[in-house]
Amino acid sequence: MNAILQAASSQTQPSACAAAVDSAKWSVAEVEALYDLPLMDLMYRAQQVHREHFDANEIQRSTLISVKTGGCSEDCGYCSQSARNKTELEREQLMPVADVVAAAQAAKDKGASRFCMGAAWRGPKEKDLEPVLEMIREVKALGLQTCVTLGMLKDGQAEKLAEAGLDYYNHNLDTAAEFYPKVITTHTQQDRFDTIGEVRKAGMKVCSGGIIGMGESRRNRAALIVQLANMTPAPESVPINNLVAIPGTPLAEIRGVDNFEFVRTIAAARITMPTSFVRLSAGRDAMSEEMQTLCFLAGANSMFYGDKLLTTGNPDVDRDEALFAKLGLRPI
Ligand code: SAM
Ligand code: DTB
Ligand code: SF4
Repeated sequence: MNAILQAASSQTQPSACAAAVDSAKWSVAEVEALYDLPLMDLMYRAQQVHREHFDANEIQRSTLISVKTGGCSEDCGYCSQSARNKTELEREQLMPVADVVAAAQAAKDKGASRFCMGAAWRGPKEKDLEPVLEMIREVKALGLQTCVTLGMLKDGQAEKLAEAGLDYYNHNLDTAAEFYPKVITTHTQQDRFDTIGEVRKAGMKVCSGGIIGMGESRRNRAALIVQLANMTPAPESVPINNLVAIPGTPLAEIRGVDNFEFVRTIAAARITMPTSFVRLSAGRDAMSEEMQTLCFLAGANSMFYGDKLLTTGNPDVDRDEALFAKLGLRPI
């Protein structure tokens, strides 16, 4: 079966605009076999693939900002911003465009190459889209790559974003199809594929990855990697988030995965998506320098750079700069 249009699982019917999937690229058994390799062999293989396609001493840096915080209608079990989760987060209105542009300039001055603007929406309402389009135009004019993550897109919205100059749309699959309903019930993983299809149709690059450590099995992790890798083309950017367990969310008490299991997931993403940027994403603040370095050795070549993610912390820029200097890592 080659480059066919199909849904997340081969049992479900494809919807008109779903992302293209080639299920012949990788099977879950093949990716599970990668996970099962002795760590040294897995790392060696990941590094070979990494070095065939990238300079292993370079790292891409994106800065995140939450342009609209909290009060989201969705019930994502991990998220501080769901109105259904009893977290301490204060809701905020959409930020003024000028404040977003000032933050983008500051991020550029600190060395970020991409600015990612996130909104706690199920999807943007038409009235909300116009100010976001203005943010994209103005951030782009600063000479930064632009990314937004606004939830599900309706007909025509992806085209408007592309016209405004948007480079990347972030929309994570988050977890494997079979585990998805255990974490989120207000939308389906198929809805995510549909939005990714809209993004592709409008000619933009896709940023899509997931969260590790939500109580999923290794098979679920392998299945998520397969779903990402079998997209045709694969997402250009693949954020791998380690769950940040947030008090007041259903996943607050979850134990998460062992560090080596997380490293194996990065390696599996690198091997199966050789030309994609694999981003070491949420959870980095809790990782030692040595753990982060293992992730880079496993093929991660992108990170969120800046003192905050959306609502939680990230290592501060000075600490990251010191780590880059120790490792001889250069920004892209
Ligand atoms: N509402 C939009 C959506 O869901 O696509 C955009 C914002 S949402 C916060 C973006 C992504 O952040 C989620 O898809 C998820 O992968 C990640 N995320 C949110 N909370 C997280 C947490 N506590 N730990 C790790 N990743 C998280
Ligand atoms: C992604 O995969 N991770 C980022 C970005 N895309 C939008 C968000 C991480 C959020 C972590 C929890 C928080 O700060 O609220
Ligand atoms: Fe959080 Fe996005 Fe889910 Fe809303 S849709 S609860 S912002 S992850």
